[in-house]
Amino acid sequence: MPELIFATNNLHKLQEIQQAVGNKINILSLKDIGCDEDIPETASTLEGNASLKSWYIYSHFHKNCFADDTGLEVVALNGRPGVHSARYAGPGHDHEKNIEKLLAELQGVSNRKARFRTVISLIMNGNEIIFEGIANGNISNQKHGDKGFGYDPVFIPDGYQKSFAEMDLDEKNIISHRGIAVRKLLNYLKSYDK
Ligand code: ITT
Repeated sequence: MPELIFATNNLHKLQEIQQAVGNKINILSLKDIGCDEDIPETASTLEGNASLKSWYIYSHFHKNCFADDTGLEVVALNGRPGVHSARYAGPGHDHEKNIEKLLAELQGVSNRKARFRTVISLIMNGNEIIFEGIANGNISNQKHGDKGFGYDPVFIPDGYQKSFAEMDLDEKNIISHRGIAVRKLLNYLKSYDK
């Protein structure tokens, strides 16, 4: 079973990805490798930040690894908060405040279309490969559900009448940005093995 470090400090992401890969890859967390760095995310794109995080780990630990950067891109806000999704309402990664700010900005706005976009940067033996996953949907007028994390309570994926926060991990992974990007990564690893 291949072993990969997942460069994240977000335990929800770690849980989602562990669930998605099952026993196909042995995922090591930053904690598992004794890294408690808050890796800087100073790039202006999701691709750039995913890349910064994975190269940081590869250059310090010399082990195959990947990182995910995710943004919520809202059509009526011209793609914001996008790469700034974590600090949308100010420093501190405060989910509640981020959601409050989003709902306030969209008050009275009828176009609620949005998408989550995940970019994964995988580094295998010093080579980088990028994978992308997109989930399209709409921003609801209020929060629904208490599962998931981040913006999940206000994101209703296309084709559903419920938010990501009303879904179990398995159900979210089938249609989510991260689930889609991880399946691309798994497919790549399958062909890499041959
Ligand atoms: P890292 O350590 O992996 O960087 P992070 O929490 O900083 O973790 P991101 O920068 O990728 O992660 O996330 C940007 C924001 O988008 C942040 O507020 C997350 O809570 C939110 N987010 C990411 N994935 C999400 C998902 O699947 N559902 C809802 N919100 C999500």
